[in-house]
Amino acid sequence: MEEHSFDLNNTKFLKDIEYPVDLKKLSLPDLRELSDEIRDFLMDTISRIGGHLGSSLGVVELTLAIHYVFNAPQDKIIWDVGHQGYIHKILTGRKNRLKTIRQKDGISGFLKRSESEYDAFGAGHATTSLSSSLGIATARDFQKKKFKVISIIGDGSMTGGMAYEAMNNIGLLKKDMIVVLNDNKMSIAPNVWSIQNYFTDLMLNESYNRLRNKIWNLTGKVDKKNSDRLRSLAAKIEGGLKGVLTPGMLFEALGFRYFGPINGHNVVNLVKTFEEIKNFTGPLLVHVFTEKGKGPSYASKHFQKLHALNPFDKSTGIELKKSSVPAYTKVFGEALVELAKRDEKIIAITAAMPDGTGLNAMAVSIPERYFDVGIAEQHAVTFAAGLSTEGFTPVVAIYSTFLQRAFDQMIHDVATQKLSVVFVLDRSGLVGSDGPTHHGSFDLSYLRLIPNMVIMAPKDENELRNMLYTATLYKKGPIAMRYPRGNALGVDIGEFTKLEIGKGEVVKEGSDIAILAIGNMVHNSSVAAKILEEKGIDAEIVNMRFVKPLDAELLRSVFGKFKKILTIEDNSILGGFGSAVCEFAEQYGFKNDILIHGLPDKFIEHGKPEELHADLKLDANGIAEVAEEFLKRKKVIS
Ligand SMILES: Cc1ncc(C[n+]2csc(CCOP(=O)(O)OP(=O)(O)O)c2C)c(N)n1
Repeated sequence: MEEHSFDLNNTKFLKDIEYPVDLKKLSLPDLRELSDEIRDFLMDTISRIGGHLGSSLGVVELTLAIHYVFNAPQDKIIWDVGHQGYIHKILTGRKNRLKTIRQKDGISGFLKRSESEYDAFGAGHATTSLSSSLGIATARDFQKKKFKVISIIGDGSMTGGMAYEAMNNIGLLKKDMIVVLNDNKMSIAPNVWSIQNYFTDLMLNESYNRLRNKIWNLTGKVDKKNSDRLRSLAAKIEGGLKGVLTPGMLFEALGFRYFGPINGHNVVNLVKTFEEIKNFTGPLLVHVFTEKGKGPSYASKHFQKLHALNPFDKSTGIELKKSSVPAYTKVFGEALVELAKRDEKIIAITAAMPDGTGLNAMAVSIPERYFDVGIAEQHAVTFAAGLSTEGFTPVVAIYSTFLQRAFDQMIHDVATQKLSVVFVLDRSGLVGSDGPTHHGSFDLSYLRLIPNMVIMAPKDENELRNMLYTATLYKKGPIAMRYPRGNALGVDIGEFTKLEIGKGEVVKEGSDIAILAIGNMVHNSSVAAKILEEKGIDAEIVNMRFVKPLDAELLRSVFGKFKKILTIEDNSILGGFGSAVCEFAEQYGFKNDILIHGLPDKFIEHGKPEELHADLKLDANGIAEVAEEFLKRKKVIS
């Protein structure tokens, strides 16, 4: 791809494309040129603002072909995850707002029903497209409507169990729907879909390829206008040879008609294929091979094929932002390797996020005790439960938002049996530009209600290391720790020190108000204490460390010393840390004035974490303001 500054007005086709109707005015060869223009535009915009890039670069032709052939928004196009939906956004009225993507008050980085009528189903988490598409197709048939349902799912998302639950149901219900399998062999990391090996083996087999082409030529000629003779011939071929010899066997067994594999970068062929099959009935699966990050020469060498990037240099792909302070993720990954070298019972498990969780460090250093199970959070947890029954110490590292998927597994498979699984939740609290589907807003609430669960949150990276160490030694049941996205504080790292379970610490003594904080909110509260000090307010700052069990002794002393207790957390105020403190007060008859401050009971939109914290008064200034107001508040006793 050539390096030049991009101007939409200088494009031949893209400047006039606002909606899919504009696309339909173009000839098939024009679509090729438009693909190049779109790639340039996407590269130019995302290099300046950052975002999910590789997946969208890989589906330029596919998205064009789908919008060229089908008629959205009447026809429903459902993208799995939605991170590859940037081209879809460009073609559906959001081209000029692409520069605002994932930024505060800008368009979302995922698809969102409230953003556009072209976004038939919102997502952010993987493997929901087939189930939702089946729901839409079923509703269509109830209402005797006529639209098409097209879902696009990546091979990575096919490692999620819901895909198979949906396919099983689709095969039974035999609804008219088109599933496009966008196969680029990548999840965020290289994919771990075992079925993929089978495709690859077959694709490389020459005699298979010759036969497949013949079959494809025959079946490809069949459309609803063609003669019964050809149809029955194709059906025979499909039922006989094709079922045995094509990679579609798995899908055919589940009740789909399989088409492909097709080169996903030949836009003309893609259009022809969709035209040919669009009126076929029953569930159809179109298998498309694409290249993640297609375009810039450096993409193929990039370890994640440009999956998601901060602003970067367009000519090299190198991200511009560098920090000297390590991210919590990195601190965790390295600490785990250190501990795993000492303790051979430690096993690391990720659900398709080796880099995002920091477990890539384990993958490199101790690969035999590292497992990437795919986008399969539920399986990851129960797999860990099984390991624990044999005396291993599984460390399951999953983002706060994705662990929501495995709620029952945590309760039923781990906690009821008091199995020693260590849960490490990265991206707790507000994650920023990924928005409401990705914020880790609920973990303290959903973990807290599970009996036998210990819950910790470190105030800095040194405490993170000590909590991890404590967790691997605990061995009395499930234990969880949660920490935010982004850079740690840059404090000194000491020797691993075992913490006493359920013990907090007073980090600053005070006399006017107690601020009980958890995790990264300890730092913000400590800075708030300095702001308050300038206003003559002497706040005591407590690092509670444990949300469960709470430090009862410390709480008793704080309740005895202060009338006003302010709790601070970057978790929903419903059922989280503050609620735990209130329940403690209620249980032991304390009548202190308590204010819970945290995330409000609503979905928080995207924006930089610091912007969102400021909006929600969870930054130091905000906490100081809340504390000051709280001190003025009179307790109402009715
Ligand atoms: C439940 C869940 N777990 C993890 C993720 C993080 N995630 C986002 S995209 C992605 C990879 C998806 O791979 P694939 O479907 O093949 O799409 P591609 O990026 O290759 O286009 C992962 C693991 C997620 N979105 N949802």
